[in-house]
Amino acid sequence: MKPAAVRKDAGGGVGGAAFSISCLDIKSFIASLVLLTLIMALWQLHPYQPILAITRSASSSCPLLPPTTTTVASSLSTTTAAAAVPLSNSTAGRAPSTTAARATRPISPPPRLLKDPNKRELRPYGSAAALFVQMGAYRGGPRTFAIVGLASKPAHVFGTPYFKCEWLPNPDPAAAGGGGAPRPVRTKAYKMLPDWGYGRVYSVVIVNCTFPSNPNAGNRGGKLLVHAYYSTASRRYERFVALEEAPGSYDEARFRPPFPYQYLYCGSSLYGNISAPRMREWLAYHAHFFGPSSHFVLHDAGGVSPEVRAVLDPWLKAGRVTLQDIRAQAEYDGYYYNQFLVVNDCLHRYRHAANWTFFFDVDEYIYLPDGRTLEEVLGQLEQYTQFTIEQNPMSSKLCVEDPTKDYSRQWGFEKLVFRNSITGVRRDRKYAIQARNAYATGVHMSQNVYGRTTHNTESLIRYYHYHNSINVMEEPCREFVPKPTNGSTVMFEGVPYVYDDNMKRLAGDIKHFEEVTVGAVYS
Ligand SMILES: *[C@@H]1O[C@H](CO)[C@@H](O)[C@H](O)[C@H]1NC(C)=O
Ligand SMILES: *[C@@H]1O[C@H](CO)[C@@H](O)[C@H](O)[C@H]1NC(C)=O
Ligand SMILES: *[C@@H]1O[C@H](CO)[C@@H](O)[C@H](O)[C@H]1NC(C)=O
Ligand SMILES: *[C@@H]1O[C@H](CO)[C@@H](O)[C@H](O)[C@H]1NC(C)=O
Ligand SMILES: CC(=O)N[C@H]1CO[C@H](CO)[C@@H](O)[C@@H]1O
Repeated sequence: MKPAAVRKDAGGGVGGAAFSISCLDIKSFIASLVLLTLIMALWQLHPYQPILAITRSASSSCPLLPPTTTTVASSLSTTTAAAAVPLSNSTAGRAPSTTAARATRPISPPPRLLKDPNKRELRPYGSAAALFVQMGAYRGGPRTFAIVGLASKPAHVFGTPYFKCEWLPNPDPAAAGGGGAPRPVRTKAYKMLPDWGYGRVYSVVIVNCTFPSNPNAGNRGGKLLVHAYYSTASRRYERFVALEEAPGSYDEARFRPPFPYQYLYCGSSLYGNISAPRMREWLAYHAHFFGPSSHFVLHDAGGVSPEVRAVLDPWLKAGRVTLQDIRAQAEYDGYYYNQFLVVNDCLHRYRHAANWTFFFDVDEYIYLPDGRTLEEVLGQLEQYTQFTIEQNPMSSKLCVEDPTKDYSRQWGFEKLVFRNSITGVRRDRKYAIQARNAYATGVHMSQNVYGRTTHNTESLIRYYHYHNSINVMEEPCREFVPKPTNGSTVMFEGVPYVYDDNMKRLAGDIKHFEEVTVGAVYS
């Protein structure tokens, strides 16, 4: 399902698969036939092709334009599939007009295919990693856009791929018969590689296109085209439509507060075996913690089984949760189910959806010490674009020995009450961000923000981490020790643990909240 669906989307709707096969045949045919002339022609071509070429190839049997509207932003499409084919074909088709325009230059004779036995030929078949794989493209403000995707990591480690952007306005109906097609606006783009060092075959690339002014100020609509260059050493590039704005759809008010939500949660890829009870508890806890003006964006990379789905359903129906199907990511080998890609897509997709966007995992629980409220805490942190959150590492299997207790009926954070008491070591942090000031993001923090970052938050906000408990399908209580008295420690697997029931004491309230919010659906 996955590969076929991806290719089909890229090929452009009905009959896409059939077209892409015949296009590829033509491509390899032409490529091997006129390889040398093609290279010469490419060398001479100006990076920006006449805009006519786009409309022309759009009407050909290999459409350049992928299906429009929101599907453009939400599907993973490979530029080599969507754009490379028409480009190589139309390059051959356009070559005569380019040479005609330069009639004064002597045209070199077509290179003969010499039968030199020592002249070796290198023949490529297929491609190992795409130049760019688009996941989403979003408007980030009146004159700025972000395109979120993957790119061949070696291409960026050993080469210098770069990007340019172009806004192609829709034709002005009032000017019909008048001055011809509206002029495109072009701008340089810059790229960010937020998972530098973590990528695998693919690395995450965020392309930032910022125009001198709003390219769609008249709200006539148009298209954002990206030119993706292979390297600074050649002029080879792929061109694709990253985003389309329908006439009248631009709304500047979207970029100013108040935003739809106070708090947004961007989850990373859910994969493998996910425990439905733990998912249920996590969601109830955080829906309560963040309050009614919050929203949760979850990403299903194969982890949302029917049982997990049943747990999410009431929250999906209540409009508190959005579930994105990102199973198509499996085609592209990136770091850990492409979690860097997913968090960046979420950042830009919801850049102006909330005042604060939180990034942490579903085995982690945000906690405010000393009975503080979230509003109070964030009021103190408002001057920062970003703050990181310190972890309270918890045992995911140690429980209190108590023969009178039936642990199977307790919630995970109700019975996992042992906190690793080693302090002063560096542990992973999680973070929250005022997303409108961020350009790209990571898993533990963002390094591409405008404004200040603080790590000095231990006394304000922390998170309880029940490492990997989300992937444990059986009963989490697997080891038992007597309840320690008076703050003494328990040694377990060489680690000293203290009894910490801060979370346990919230369980009653959370269960009550769940019942009144989504009904007693789970009992
Ligand atoms: C977010 O912050 C702005 C500015 O500080 C404030 O006016 C607004 O009420 C806050 N909440 C939302 C939901 O936008
Ligand atoms: C999920 O759990 C089943 C049974 O416990 C196991 O056979 C399977 O390998 C697990 N799958 C993953 C992806 O961990
Ligand atoms: C792109 O970068 C500029 C600063 O270089 C920034 O102002 C703008 O917000 C960024 N756009 C997006 C969508 O991240
Ligand atoms: C715990 O401490 C209290 C007072 O600090 C003391 O009365 C009690 O005996 C201690 N309990 C144990 C088991 O040490
Ligand atoms: C599939 C496709 O668009 N093929 C075209 C490639 O260019 C040649 C020469 O201009 C056309 O004849 C083909 O129709």
